[in-house]
Amino acid sequence: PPIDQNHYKNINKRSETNIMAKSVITVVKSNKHEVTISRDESIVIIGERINPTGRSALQKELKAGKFDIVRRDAVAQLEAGASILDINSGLPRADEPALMVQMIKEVQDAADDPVICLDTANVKALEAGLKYYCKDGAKPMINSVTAEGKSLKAVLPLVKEYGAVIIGLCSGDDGIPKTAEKRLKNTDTIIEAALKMGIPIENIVIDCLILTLGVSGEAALEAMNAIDMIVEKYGVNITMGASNISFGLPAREQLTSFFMAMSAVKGLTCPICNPLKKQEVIAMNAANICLGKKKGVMNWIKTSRALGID
Ligand code: THG
Repeated sequence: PPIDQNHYKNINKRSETNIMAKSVITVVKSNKHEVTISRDESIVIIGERINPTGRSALQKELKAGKFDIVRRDAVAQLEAGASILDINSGLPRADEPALMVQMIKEVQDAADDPVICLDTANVKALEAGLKYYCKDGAKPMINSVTAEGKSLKAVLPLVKEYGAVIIGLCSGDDGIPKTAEKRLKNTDTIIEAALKMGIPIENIVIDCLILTLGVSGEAALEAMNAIDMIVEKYGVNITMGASNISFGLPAREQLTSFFMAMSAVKGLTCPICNPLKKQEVIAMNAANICLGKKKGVMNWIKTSRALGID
């Protein structure tokens, strides 16, 4: 049967509104390194591993005041393709402000002062980390703020004071919304509040919050729809804790990788993931070359060789 006229209209509309054209440029930096996040540039990997949550060996070390794993993970993740390192200081019963500062110091010392993402729900730890890290123009990411009034009020003043980049989680008073529309609504709340405080749009990165496919068969679709809508409306950079998609399922690395590549088409620019999982890095390199990002072809050849794949 002939394809109806609307089919062609939709295809034309798609190419007219190519999301790759629309992008806010976000810059983060340490004193030694600068990272640009934009839909024109290679996807930026935020390494997730420096996080004691659910990692008993790391918890044990941190409790004993040791930082060997932190230092090793910092170096290994950068070598594997991360450009930013997430540092989560959420250790139960710890002096979190002091721990955050020490973790930052260890990472800076071990890995030549990388760009970091301060990941904590503890505002005192966040403030201590920012006070220590933000010298001489260093501009980190902060992970994170939500659309809840209490969160916005506690975190946005620090974002403004230190000129940092904030990750806005599109959750609100009722937790993580199931639908893309409600995620957009929470994004509206965060962006409006930040702009009102004088935080520029390029310093806001949105996390659409990935639910688990094993729980909801719509989890990936709703997240990708949310990315689509948020990018269409604001052009902001998009992050996500990618591995949530595959929680509890087999072949996690493969599933997470494919989902990340699909999300890249929608406008994902800076996933939080584990770069030691090679498939995830390969998927992002494939997205870079297929989406025509700067140096995509050159980097595909270079990184494939480095991985020993011919
Ligand atoms: N969004 C934002 N920030 C986030 C998340 C997010 N930060 C935390 C988390 N989610 C992303 N970070 C991790 C870190 C580790 C793991 C998953 C996500 C993880 N760890 C292994 C495990 O549980 O199997 C254990 C590590 C090991 O022993 O090797 O999976 O969604 N903005």
